[in-house]
Amino acid sequence: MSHATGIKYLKDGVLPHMWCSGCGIGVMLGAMLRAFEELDYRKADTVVVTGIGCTGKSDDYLLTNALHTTHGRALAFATGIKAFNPKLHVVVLMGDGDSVTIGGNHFIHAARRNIDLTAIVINNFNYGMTGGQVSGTTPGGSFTSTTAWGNPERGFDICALAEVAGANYVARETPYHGWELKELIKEALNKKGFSLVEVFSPCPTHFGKNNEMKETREMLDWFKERGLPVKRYRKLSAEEQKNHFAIGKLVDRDAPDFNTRYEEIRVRAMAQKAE
Ligand SMILES: Cc1ncc(C[n+]2csc(CCOP(=O)(O)OP(=O)(O)O)c2C)c(N)n1
Ligand code: SF4
Repeated sequence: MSHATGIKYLKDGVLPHMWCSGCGIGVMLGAMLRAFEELDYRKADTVVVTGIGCTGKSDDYLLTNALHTTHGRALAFATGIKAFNPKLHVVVLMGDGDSVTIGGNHFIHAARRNIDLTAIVINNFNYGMTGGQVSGTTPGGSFTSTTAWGNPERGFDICALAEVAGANYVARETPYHGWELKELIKEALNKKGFSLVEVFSPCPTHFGKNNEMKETREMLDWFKERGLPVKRYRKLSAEEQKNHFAIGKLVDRDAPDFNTRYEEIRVRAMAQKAE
């Protein structure tokens, strides 16, 4: 049984944090910091890169190296860091807007490149920080501040996108399952290549309020009832799957990561040059 709290990675005097009560971002951050502690990560070897948004504020609280970047571009900065210094643990925290709406192209190519990063995406189905606007993951028909009569578009499945783009590791959890979330984050951090942990997360202030789930409890119930362990989910008919989503580890494979392939090519090129 672990007693990790992750508190040693938090700056002094920064609590209480800025997130609304009932927001899932703090649960994700706590799970990530406990995972760091259990893996014995040193602050100096760890870089947390964030984009812009409520999720993007996470780096404000951390004593690890931290880089607050621009909206949609966190993965591009993180790619540069990892390509330059493969020894660093590089973790990228983004919202659904950051990662797959404005940042969709960077997301696809980071996964395709299979660069050894861990991306943790808070998917609260809307743009939290700017007032609950529609995002690329807002489910079809859902209400947001910019789709007051229902969203005419379909939402992205971020995990499916990461899988087809080439990520080595893909998992999904919710703050309702905090222990499992920490375990999945640990597994993702240990995995070489591009890892994604998507966290379906309550934004009671906007998405919940706009979709008759004003209380955090109602959003958590929604996750609890609809989230099924992946083996159970895959046994459902296509019709039944529409009312559920899979949680747990969805993809785990061992394609060579970017830095390994780059190093092989570099060594071969140097050898040819020396001939
Ligand atoms: C290039 C650019 N476009 C738009 C914005 C305004 N903006 C700031 S945060 C944000 C949305 C954040 O939503 P998301 O990434 O889902 O994160 P959340 O706040 O929900 O955690 C937007 C549109 C910006 N800062 N930069
Ligand atoms: S607006 Fe939503 S995402 Fe942002 S802190 Fe509040 S609950 Fe969390």
